[in-house]
Amino acid sequence: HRCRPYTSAASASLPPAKTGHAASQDEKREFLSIFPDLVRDLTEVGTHSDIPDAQKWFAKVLQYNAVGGKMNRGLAVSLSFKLLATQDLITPENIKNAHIMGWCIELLQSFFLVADDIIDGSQLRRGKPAWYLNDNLGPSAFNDAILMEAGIYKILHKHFAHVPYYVDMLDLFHEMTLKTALGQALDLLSCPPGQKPILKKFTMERYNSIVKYKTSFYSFYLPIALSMYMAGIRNTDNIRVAGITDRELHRQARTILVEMGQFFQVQDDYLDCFGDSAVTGKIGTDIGKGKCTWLSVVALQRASPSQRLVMEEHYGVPEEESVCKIKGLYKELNLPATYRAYEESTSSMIRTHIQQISRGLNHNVFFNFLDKIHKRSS
Ligand code: GPP
Ligand code: MG
Ligand code: MG
Ligand code: MG
Repeated sequence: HRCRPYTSAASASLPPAKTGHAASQDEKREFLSIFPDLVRDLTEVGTHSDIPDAQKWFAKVLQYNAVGGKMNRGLAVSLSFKLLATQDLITPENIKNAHIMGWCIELLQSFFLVADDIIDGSQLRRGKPAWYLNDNLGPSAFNDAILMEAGIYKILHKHFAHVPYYVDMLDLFHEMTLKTALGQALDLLSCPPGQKPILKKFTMERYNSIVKYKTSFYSFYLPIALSMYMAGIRNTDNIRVAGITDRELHRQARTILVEMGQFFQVQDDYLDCFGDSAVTGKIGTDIGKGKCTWLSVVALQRASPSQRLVMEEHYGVPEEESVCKIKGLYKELNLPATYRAYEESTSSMIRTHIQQISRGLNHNVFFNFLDKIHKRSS
């Protein structure tokens, strides 16, 4: 049987595509209300009850690290599920399952962020001290990152072991983790520790590869792909087949979502330098660490020979004076205005690409996500 998606234009008897919206306060509250249950799943008496100290610690790690973010990734699963699924599948139980999957993405994100803050030497995360700095944890925070990653699979097993897409879902989490870590490796290879950053490697092409891998897959493709696995489609005999697993539909979604993720990371890089810490909840480290960022790549494209010398001398030097010199150079090169123009043109280009998706998927799945990040300041 060839499966056709619920939103297919060919199915005249079906209602028109649903319109999307950003998560409402109610949806956020509902999403948050599930978190204590998941902490209980991971730490309840009965599992590892012979090591209560470790269980208490795990609960503390989860509480500090998994909540307090914008939850865009986690909320995207249910928002997108509601747009893709047939009406009969949109039950309180399935919405709750979408939220549980969403929390698994939030756990993946928390695992990455705890590790990333150790690696990047960041001070602040979501307006609080980075976990490794909290209570002077230092390198032992690394174990807590591993705990959160392992928690994902415990939750997925408990809630989804019986569903037909369980193996696809596990594969997806593993694949996204691998891709993210490869992206992180590429990010780190541009600025080897103890050396000056390798500025000749700072091309837009390399930058795009870094951010495609380190950010786009897990932040944008993962939530939508999960909602597709959950959503109902009917085959030509109008019999429901669980999940949209059509490879072509996934490929189309991935193409758009990777573009969106690249856009999102350009914003992240801009905010690292020019954002307000009170709003982002982070303190930038990219210049001092010599990261291959959108700002540094564009600066090098535009720099005169003498401006390039400033980059050679000061980029990747953590001292305040050098960081200020680089920020000054970025302003001299008009990067804030270039960024604003980039933001406008990229978001309208992505909009066009969404409209060009011909088959199947409700475009509002993508518009929703795009609206959430356009012009963001945090
Ligand atoms: C964003 O980089 C990328 C990640 C958070 C993925 C980390 C992946 C690991 C395998 C550890 P960033 O350093 O710019 O993020 P931020 O600005 O939030 O620190
Ligand atoms: Mg970082
Ligand atoms: Mg990083
Ligand atoms: Mg950053």
